[in-house]
Amino acid sequence: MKLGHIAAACLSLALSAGACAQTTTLKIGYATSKESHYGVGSTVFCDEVEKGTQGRFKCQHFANSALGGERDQIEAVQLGTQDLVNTSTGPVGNFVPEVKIVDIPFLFRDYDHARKVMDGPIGQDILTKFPSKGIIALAWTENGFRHMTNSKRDIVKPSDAAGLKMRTMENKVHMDGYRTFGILPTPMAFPELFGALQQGTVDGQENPIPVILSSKFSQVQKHLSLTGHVYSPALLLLSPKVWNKLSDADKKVFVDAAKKAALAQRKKVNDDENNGIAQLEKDGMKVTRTVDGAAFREALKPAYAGYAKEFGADNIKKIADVQ
Ligand code: EAX
Repeated sequence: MKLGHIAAACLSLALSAGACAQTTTLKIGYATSKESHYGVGSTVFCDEVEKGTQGRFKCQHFANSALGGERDQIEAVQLGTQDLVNTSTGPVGNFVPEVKIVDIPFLFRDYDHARKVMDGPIGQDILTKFPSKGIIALAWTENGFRHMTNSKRDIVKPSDAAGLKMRTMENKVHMDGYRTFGILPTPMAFPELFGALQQGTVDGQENPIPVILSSKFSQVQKHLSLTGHVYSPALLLLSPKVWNKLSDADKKVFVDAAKKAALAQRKKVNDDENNGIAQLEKDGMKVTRTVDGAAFREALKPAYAGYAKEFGADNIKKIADVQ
């Protein structure tokens, strides 16, 4: 074969090889804005994956619940019609029951405790329960400690919350706990929440500061009480349809990217916790900073009997005792 023919053959091979490394676009969805904690974590994940795969994978963001509520998006990831969702654990217990234990109210002392549990053996073991349910859990990200807002009154102790119709996530562990506060829990997908608050279909809701901020709940809620009654973990979930086609090297890129995303998301949560309350006050919310946490914990006791029965008192204690 003449030299010229060899060169031509190599060129066409090189071109075809280049064409083989086409870009795959990953659809990633989350409940709040691209500037929110979910958007920040998702952006770091996507940037790291694009870098680590030399551009073979890029993301298309669907912020602000554009692909539906978290439950819908988790189902879509399971079906493979959506590639990724960065979601609170709210509805996840309906798919992977082992997650439910981390939704117990007043289980975590503070962010340091929660992050140690999620990144330690207990949290990492829970991630291993996802593949058998058709979901790949890349990492624990973070939603934050949840606080109560409502349109009626300040909440200092459970009797102040009693009788309020509060939207909750579709999460039985939360609903069982909130009933002991005298709240009337109304489960509802997140995309419906702002409208329900605006129309007064519900009196209030509970969410972390980052969500209250990015969702502009100050426009439809007057009272914010820093109850911190539940730590709301979050997860970066991937469709097995994507995962099963990845090389081992790319799998490592995805997992490492998810870990970096979690750190960025947690930093954004910290920032929002530090600056967001003053902002919400500026936006017109009346903030109750001192809440009778002991009274809420006392009220919760009957629900704890049910949690101990469902999850095992020893398993709950193992989490509570992590230092
Ligand atoms: O994950 O549904 C909720 O209240 C969640 O906290 C929100 O969708 C962010």
